[in-house]
Amino acid sequence: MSLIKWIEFQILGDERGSLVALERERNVPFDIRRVYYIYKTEQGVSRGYHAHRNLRQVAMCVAGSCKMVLDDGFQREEVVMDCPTRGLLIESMMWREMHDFSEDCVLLVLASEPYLESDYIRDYQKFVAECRHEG
Ligand code: T46
Repeated sequence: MSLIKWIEFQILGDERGSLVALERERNVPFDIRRVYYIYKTEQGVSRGYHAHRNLRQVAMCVAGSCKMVLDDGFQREEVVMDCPTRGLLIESMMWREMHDFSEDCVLLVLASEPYLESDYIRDYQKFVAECRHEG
């Protein structure tokens, strides 16, 4: 089963341009408790390299592009994020890495929980062990 779960957003466009609305129940499968965005990432820099024990997120590139790697401890998949009208659902216990940010990339993320450092797993071997219930 693929790790890549896209949520397609309806475009509420008219002659003035496009608009996307993100709303609990309608197109976001959790209560949104936090929103953050990543922008002006230096060229050649990669981010992420962690998983979350509890957090669920929907991520979308509202400008530019980047690559997202997802890994559930058993398989690894990579996708290009370059479309403001679809979000990537990132479930808990999913290792993520972000690479190849374009200069103009703005990665917007909706999160199900407030920021909590203790929810992060930053060691890949520890993450794999927890996935396989060895930790
Ligand atoms: C994720 C990917 C897609 C906060 O204080 N509050 C926040 O809500 C966040 C997200 C970060 N921070 C602080 C913690 C660090 O000192 O901002 C700094 C950079 O965060 P981090 O190194 O975790 O950033 P990324 O780009 O590696 O990862 C972030 C999210 O943390 C993570 O949940 O899934 O983006």
